[in-house]
Amino acid sequence: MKERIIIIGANGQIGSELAVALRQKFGTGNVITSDIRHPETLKEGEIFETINVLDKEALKSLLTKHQPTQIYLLAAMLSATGEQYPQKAWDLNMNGLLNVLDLALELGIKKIFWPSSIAVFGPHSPKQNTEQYCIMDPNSIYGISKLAGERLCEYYHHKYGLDIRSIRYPGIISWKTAPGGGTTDYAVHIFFEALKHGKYSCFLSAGTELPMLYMEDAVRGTIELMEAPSENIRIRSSYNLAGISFTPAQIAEEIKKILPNFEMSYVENDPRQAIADSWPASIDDSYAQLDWGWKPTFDLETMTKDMIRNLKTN
Ligand code: AKB
Repeated sequence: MKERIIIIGANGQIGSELAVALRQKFGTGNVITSDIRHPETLKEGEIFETINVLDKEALKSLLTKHQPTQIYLLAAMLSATGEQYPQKAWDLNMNGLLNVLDLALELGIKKIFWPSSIAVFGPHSPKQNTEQYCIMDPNSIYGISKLAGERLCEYYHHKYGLDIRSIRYPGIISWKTAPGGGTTDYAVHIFFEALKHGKYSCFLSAGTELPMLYMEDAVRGTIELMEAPSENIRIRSSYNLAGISFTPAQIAEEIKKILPNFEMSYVENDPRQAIADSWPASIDDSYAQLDWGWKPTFDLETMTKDMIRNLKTN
């Protein structure tokens, strides 16, 4: 079957790179990007639609017009911004998902990707090698909305047969588009600041270990999950996915190997510290490995080299 894909929330960090990879795979004209704001530039043949995922009628018209076979729903408010606007975060993250699930049912669109996050875990979840199934008591509004979203996805799969697939993304590190409003954003900002000013003031403490993933691996993993045979996808809530776990001190050391004059300092009492402290340090992703062959390729050293090389040359 010829695939036709709509990405909702395509201008963000993950969407902008996923769109490139999906257009390469399925053809430029078969991947429609959409977001609440028009992007600055569009390449020849690229189709973009302005949409607010909370406007269900407009979303219905868009889906009816393009008749996609797959939807990637990436519109969301991340953890740090979510704490500033909890009602808005809940509204966007929950009602955006519900609108897409209900319209997918109504319009017969079977296959959906929706991202969850390591934020579904909480202070009582195990810190190291956090398993797929364990205590989950998220205490950020973002984490609460992602956990509720996971339960909805599984429910819509079992009750209505929607082919929903999802990954619990760790912090994503990339050089093309900056992330916005997350707790793991420091691991991207650090590279930009290291090259521009030779120093970075980190809002998380030196020893805060968090799970991260390089964009190239994230995009490949997401498409691999979406391409896997349906019968292999045993988890319809969301898959744990591991890449690289490190602390701010460790990434600073790695950057210093390439930029020896780089200086790192730390700001205390940032509200993002409490969010980070409630999240896992590392993730057990055995189900993703077993079910659809997940394997990350970048470690801290190769990711750091690749980030700095790209930021210097692009
Ligand atoms: C955030 O920090 O909020 C996100 C995430 C881990 O989901 N990057």
